[in-house]
Amino acid sequence: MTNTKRLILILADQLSWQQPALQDASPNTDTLVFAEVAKEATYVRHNKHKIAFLFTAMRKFADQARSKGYSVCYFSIDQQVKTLLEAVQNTLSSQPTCDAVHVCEPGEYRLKHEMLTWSDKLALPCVIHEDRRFLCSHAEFKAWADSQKTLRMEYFYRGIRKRLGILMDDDKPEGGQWNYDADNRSGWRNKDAVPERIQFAPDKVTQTVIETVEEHFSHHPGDLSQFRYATDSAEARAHLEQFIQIFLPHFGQYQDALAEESTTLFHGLIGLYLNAGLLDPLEVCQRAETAYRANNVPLAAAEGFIRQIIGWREYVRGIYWYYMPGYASLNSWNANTPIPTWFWTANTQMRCLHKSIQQSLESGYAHHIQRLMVIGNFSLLAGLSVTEVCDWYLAMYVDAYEWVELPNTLGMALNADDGIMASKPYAASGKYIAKQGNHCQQCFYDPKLTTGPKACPYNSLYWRFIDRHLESLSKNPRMSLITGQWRKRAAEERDSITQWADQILERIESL
Ligand code: FAD
Ligand code: DLZ
Ligand code: SF4
Repeated sequence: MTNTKRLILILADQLSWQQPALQDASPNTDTLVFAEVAKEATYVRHNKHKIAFLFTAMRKFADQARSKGYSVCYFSIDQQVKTLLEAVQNTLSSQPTCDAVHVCEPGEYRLKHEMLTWSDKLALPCVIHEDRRFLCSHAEFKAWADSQKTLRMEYFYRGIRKRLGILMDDDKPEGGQWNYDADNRSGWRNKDAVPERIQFAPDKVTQTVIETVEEHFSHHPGDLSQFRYATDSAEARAHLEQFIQIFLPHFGQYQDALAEESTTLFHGLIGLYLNAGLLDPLEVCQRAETAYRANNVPLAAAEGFIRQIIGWREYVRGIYWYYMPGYASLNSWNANTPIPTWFWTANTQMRCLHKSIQQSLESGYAHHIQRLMVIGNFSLLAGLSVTEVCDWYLAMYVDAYEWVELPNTLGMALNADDGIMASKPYAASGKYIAKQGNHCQQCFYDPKLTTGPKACPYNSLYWRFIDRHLESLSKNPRMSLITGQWRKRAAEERDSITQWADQILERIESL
């Protein structure tokens, strides 16, 4: 504990008592500042669910701080403070005895670099603490990345799992394998009912925020009549507990499924809580491991789930900070087509895209395969503008912050990062989407056709993508089978497919 009087700024996604700027904080000396500010809420057109979730969770965390005896300065959006810096300046002018500003580092390069100028602007030390809510530090990731030829997630994951001792049997992976994906990933064939989720009906605080968000952000996407997210850590833990008991046993099996009947299937719906600080990643993984060791969850499901958190989540964060700021402007395939307006309305006859975009707009959620293989895959095949697509994802999802959104969108889905993240593009035709679920049965288009008015647009766009990038894709051993197949086709057949795809792109607005 220190004797200095500190001003501690807590961002909307840092709502954890374990976060580093609060580690040696004291109600006797320190003031906590929270700010709902226009700049953060509007730099993209964030989904109303995301804003309502963050503002409500912030207000409730500030209440917890007050009940712990902290002096709290809370700026609500009605007070019209425009930036986080302005909030800090306003607080300092009313608390001139503060001798330092402390903050946990933000998850966005833009904001971190702004904060690096604050000491000068405030004429006061501004201490930015490394965010220890993650399991891999910047230094550990850098040491790993510097030692590798290619940065494959699987090897990163094994190292983290060993260090943390999760699902380990001495120094061997539990069950003898590191990865059980071969047992996972069934398509959806309507055989299992998806249980109801625990829902959190809006209380008074949430209701007030919902009204405020409707007033200030009416032009943003989102249907707040559906708002049922947890907004404090107790609720988030109740949500997690239900997931571990009821949904996790089927998580692996349906991880890659696409269903007409369910927007969430057996996924965790925990990204928003992990990223905002309401759940701790290590605790979540330990809880999943305990359920496995109690024989309540198959190993393949527990391992698959834990890999997402200690593997993918930490890995994409590492990639982001290792390669920023250059990463954001990569565009390997030179993709610049403006995104169609139906990305903001869901008004398309392509059933898989209609369903995935509609639920994203309405609730701020889509599961991984919808994000990657439906919306992302279409964006890749159609050559949609990388920056426009990334901004769309950043705006759309309740769990979206640039540290996690950018590598997933630009790197994994759009393959625009010169192969840093993926050894081959996640490009697929309509056949994949048909195999994974039942959208095609309700679609205007036919996944078995490649050209003609009823042909699934993914099919010709897939071959057009292969054709346009044939030379560079042929150099990739993992793509050689497909590029070889394309080369073997008759020239007239190739022409008719690529010409059809060109026509599709010309009328992309009306697909
Ligand atoms: P589950 O399927 O239940 O997985 C459990 C947890 O594992 C997730 O909550 C998340 O914390 C972690 N996880 C799983 N996959 C990834 C991944 N690829 N990267 C990082 N963490 C992962 N995730 C975000 O948190 N924010 C984003 O803005 C985001 N944007 C994405 C954009 C694209 C194009 C793609 C393909 C993926 C994106 N992801 C993002 C990753 C993943 O899709 C979401 O984490 C997941 O869908 C969240 O839902 P869930 O909690 O039900 O996840
Ligand atoms: C995303 C977001 C939104 C919508 N609003 C605020 C806000 O009003 N105040 C705040 O402190 N943070 C907000 N955020 C999150 C930040 O924009 C930023 O994305 C994260 O802090 C990066 O980790
Ligand atoms: Fe999607 Fe094509 Fe299937 Fe329609 S036919 S649902 S567009 S994959």
